Amino acid sequence: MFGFLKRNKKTSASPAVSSASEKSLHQSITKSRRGFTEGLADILLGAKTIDDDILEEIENRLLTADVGVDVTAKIIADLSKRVSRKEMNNPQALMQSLSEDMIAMLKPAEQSLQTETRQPFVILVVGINGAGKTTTIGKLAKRFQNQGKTVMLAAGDTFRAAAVEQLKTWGERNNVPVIAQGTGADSASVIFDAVQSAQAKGIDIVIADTAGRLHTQSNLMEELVKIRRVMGKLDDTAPHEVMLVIDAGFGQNGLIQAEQFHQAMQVTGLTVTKLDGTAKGGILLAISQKLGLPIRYIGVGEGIEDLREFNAEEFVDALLDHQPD
Ligand SMILES: Nc1nc2c(ncn2[C@@H]2O[C@H](COP(=O)(O)OP(=O)(O)OP(=O)(O)O)[C@@H](O)[C@H]2O)c(=O)[nH]1
Ligand SMILES: [Mg+2]
Repeated sequence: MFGFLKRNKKTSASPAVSSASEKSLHQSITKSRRGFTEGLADILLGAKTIDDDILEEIENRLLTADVGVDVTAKIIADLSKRVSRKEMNNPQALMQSLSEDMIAMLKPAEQSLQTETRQPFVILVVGINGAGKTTTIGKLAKRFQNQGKTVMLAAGDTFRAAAVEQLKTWGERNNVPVIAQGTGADSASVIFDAVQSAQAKGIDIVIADTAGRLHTQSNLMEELVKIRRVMGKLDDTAPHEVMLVIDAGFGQNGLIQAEQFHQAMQVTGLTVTKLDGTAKGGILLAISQKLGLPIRYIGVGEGIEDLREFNAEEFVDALLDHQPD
């Protein structure tokens, strides 16, 4: 799976990746490769015609990759229909159809984040504990900087002293201003300060971190609603992006989280992290079919460059890639 990370494909809008990080990417993928297509190529190569066994094999693999029951059923129904209509008669054509179906499902989620519409453009990053919010913020800040934009961070995770420090240290190292108050400060007030300061200084993008919270913790979900309300006093169109960060390893559970966060905060875009370390990349299909939300970025490692704009073709290519490492 995710063999595409080694190849520099056509659509990548990301800045050039250094060879060192390319190598570590490669290594992490090799380690975690338990892919969708492992063994599938052998089955297909050995087969002359398409039979129920092959369709069943594909069905199992889709389910294992966390595509989910409903979306899997939809794909298998379409493939079966095409087989019975004799629109395809060999396994290669079947793989081609599978790929087309998956791309068609994911295509609507391919909507890149446009930050030029406002100044400052405010991104509020939300998600459950450990999903990868703070890491993604670091990666995003770097990406925007590389594009010549000015960035300011807001240390809105005021729960843990370590969280504020994590962001501050990162900001200092990368020359990105970080607005922070002490531990226990009001998150909404920290983020308000940041937006105000960014307005005064003409900063292009503010990225606000928040504490991880479970979608079931209604008081903490309320805090997010408050953050929105408070920054609205400075700019009633802010936040311009409510970015939900989901760990791909959460599988179908991530879907439930997303629904709850969406209900409370009207999520406008997703970043799905840790796609390098899981065999559950199929969750993206479930997400795009069930939620209809844009998938802005995918996280493919812990390094600063390990963030990619989501691209449907590239992703499906990787999922169906049966080349050895
Ligand atoms: N392999 C891999 N690890 C990642 C990725 N993104 C984040 N991580 C790791 O996941 C762990 C949690 O990341 P954080 O960014 O601290 O997560 P968070 O959502 O800010 O967590 P809280 O602040 O505790 O809610 C860290 O060890 C990160 O290095 C990714 O795309 N791939
Ligand atoms: Mg964090």
